[in-house]
Amino acid sequence: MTATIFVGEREYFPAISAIPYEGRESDNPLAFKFYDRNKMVGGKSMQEHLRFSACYWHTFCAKGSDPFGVDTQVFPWDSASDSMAAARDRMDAAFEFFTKLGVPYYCFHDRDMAPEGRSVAESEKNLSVLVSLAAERQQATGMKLLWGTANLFGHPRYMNGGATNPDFTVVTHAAAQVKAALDATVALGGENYVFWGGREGYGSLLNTNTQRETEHLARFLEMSRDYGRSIGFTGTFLIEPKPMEPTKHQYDFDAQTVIGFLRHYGLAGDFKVNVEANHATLAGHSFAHELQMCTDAGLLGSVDANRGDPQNGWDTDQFPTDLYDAVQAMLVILEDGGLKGGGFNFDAKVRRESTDLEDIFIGHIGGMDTFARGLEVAYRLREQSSLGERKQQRYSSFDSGEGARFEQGHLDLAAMRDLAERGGEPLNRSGKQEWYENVINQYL
Ligand code: XLS
Ligand code: CA
Ligand code: CA
Repeated sequence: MTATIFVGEREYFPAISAIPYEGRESDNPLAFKFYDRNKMVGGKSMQEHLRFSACYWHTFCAKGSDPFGVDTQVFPWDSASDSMAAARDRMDAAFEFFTKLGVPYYCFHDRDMAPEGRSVAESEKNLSVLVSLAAERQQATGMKLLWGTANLFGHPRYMNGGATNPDFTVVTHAAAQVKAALDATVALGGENYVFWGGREGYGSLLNTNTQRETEHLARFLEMSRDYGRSIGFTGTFLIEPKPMEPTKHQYDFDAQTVIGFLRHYGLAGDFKVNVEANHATLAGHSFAHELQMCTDAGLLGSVDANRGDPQNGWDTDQFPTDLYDAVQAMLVILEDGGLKGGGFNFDAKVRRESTDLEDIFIGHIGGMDTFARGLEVAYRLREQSSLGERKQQRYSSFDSGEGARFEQGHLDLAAMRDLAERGGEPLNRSGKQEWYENVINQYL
């Protein structure tokens, strides 16, 4: 990787050049200790395995405010008073950041990239101006778009939902936004398109017809799919589950709910799931659980990499630092043959109290190192430990004989009863959970 790369008129991070790999002995906070992009892990480079992406919204649009306090972070790309000029500056800063960090991909919402206009047409115009600039920046830097999406939750018109709003006029506005965001995604060669239904849910059943809203959501997704395909989008549509927040209940509650929904409405051929780690824990699951449910269904699309805080249930969107979690996630993904088209997108933000400009680099570096280590450990576990074999062995009674005939559907309930009678009381076989857990620690 060559040194300083910036393609706009101004350099926003002059004190920081391309982040190097320096190895675990380095004490340079602005260097990778484990992520060595060209290092081969089982026939693929780390970069190819992990397909890292940074997001536009947390890093370039949010500035540390929370429900109790105003912004704490002051960014040099935020000084222009004209909103289109500010959007251009933000884009220059974003591409400088992506390139210096060395992530191959980025993601955006329409409204992160360009401000909302006073009409549908003006909003479309604003977005297309910024999309042209993004296309130039992608060309100049080699950056690629992992996914685009439309923000159907920020504007007051979406307070009762976007695609599931009880007012049809609002649904038409949601459609207009998705149409423009799909145009933008295709123009930028986006590999995926995401639907996260932040307000597609309800606050009270008393005022909500959930059956009608769910049908509307399915119809909305079908139209979006049809439009996307008609303009040449060949990538994958993704639904990102989240159980709640901002609504009390969100329809895309968790991976299994989304998988059931996609199959019910015949959408599973075009749509897959974007699993976010913090949404998994918010749903009372683990990150690995959600990944596993998706790979079991053949529907893992992409990953939003972050974490919550074990002391509370919020969507804190912190940078991932937990190695044990990363190893378990990578075990599931490697078992599935690796990511196929998705990536690891850092949908994560530095803390409100992290106010130095370099903190956004440090957060991403830590997240990338965490998954690089997770990848290496999971790879070694699969190659060198007997973890996989023992799990397979646990099911060996289904590999031949009557167990295999059961799996093939050749036995009925009465035949099973006769086998129970003949087989006598089964011996208890230990699940060995502690052994499995200790093996992971041994390889960390
Ligand atoms: C919010 C979601 C959101 C999606 C994209 O909780 O994570 O940022 O990833 O709309
Ligand atoms: Ca997300
Ligand atoms: Ca989140």
